[in-house]
Amino acid sequence: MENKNRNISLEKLCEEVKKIARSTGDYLKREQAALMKNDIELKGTRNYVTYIDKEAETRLVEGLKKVLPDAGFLTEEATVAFEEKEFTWIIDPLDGTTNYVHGDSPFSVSIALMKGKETLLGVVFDPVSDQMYCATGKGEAFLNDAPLLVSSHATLENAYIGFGIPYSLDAKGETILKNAMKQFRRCSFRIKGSAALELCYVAAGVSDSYFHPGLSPWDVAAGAFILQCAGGKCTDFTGGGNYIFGREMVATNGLIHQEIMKSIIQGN
Ligand code: 2AM
Ligand code: CA
Repeated sequence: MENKNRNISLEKLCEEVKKIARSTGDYLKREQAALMKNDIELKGTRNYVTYIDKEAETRLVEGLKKVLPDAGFLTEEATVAFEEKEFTWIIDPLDGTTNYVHGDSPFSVSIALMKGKETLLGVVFDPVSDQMYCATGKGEAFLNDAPLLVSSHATLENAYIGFGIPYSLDAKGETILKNAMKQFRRCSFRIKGSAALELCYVAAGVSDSYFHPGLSPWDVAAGAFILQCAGGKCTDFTGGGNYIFGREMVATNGLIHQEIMKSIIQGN
């Protein structure tokens, strides 16, 4: 990759991004222990945000500015204003906030780099289990140093499926959850609470699928890229490609995508 200030390979950039994700994740882990109920503000009914979110985001932005000075930012906490640039970091400093404020896990730091509409790299770090997921394209994604591969489970029967309930559930989202409920006897469902990580679990072949209405770009940009690099598939609820900005995410190992779409998302 080239920019005004330096020539840098994506692999080298990714190593720098991993260091920044690790130090921010370790900060989150330390602060979780010290987090007291009084530190929590309420944003909507279930959406907690803390000073820790903002501090973590500030640390990420400062670190990422140093490695790629010309890039813009799209961030959950909006500590930096969005500016249209050639390269954009899409970051969530703390994905899994509800788990975090309850002293639970998992939670993660999620960082993606986009050039226009193309994702160039994705890093998702879980500081509690010390899992660093990353991809820089070329059909390769990694958990720590091990290559990732999606599962080979091809049917809904006995599938292991993650999903999430958005803070504000609309009618379409509710229909999808009701459709899923009809499949409870055929497969196993889990809610783990960090969209970024749940996409990585599909990439790692742990889950066969993940779906979630109402997600924002910073929840999914890095995880979706990691999943695709591991051989998986992401679409929006119509089967199209608007899953980063469209607030609709269906992610699978590829093999059960059609069945998930038919039985759960479109509900026929
Ligand atoms: P958060 O922890 O950063 O808030 C839980 O279902 C997962 O979905 C988490 O990754 C959570 O992100 C995200 N999430 C849930 N509802 C959301 C919404 N309405 N907008 C954005 N992210 C949401
Ligand atoms: Ca999030």
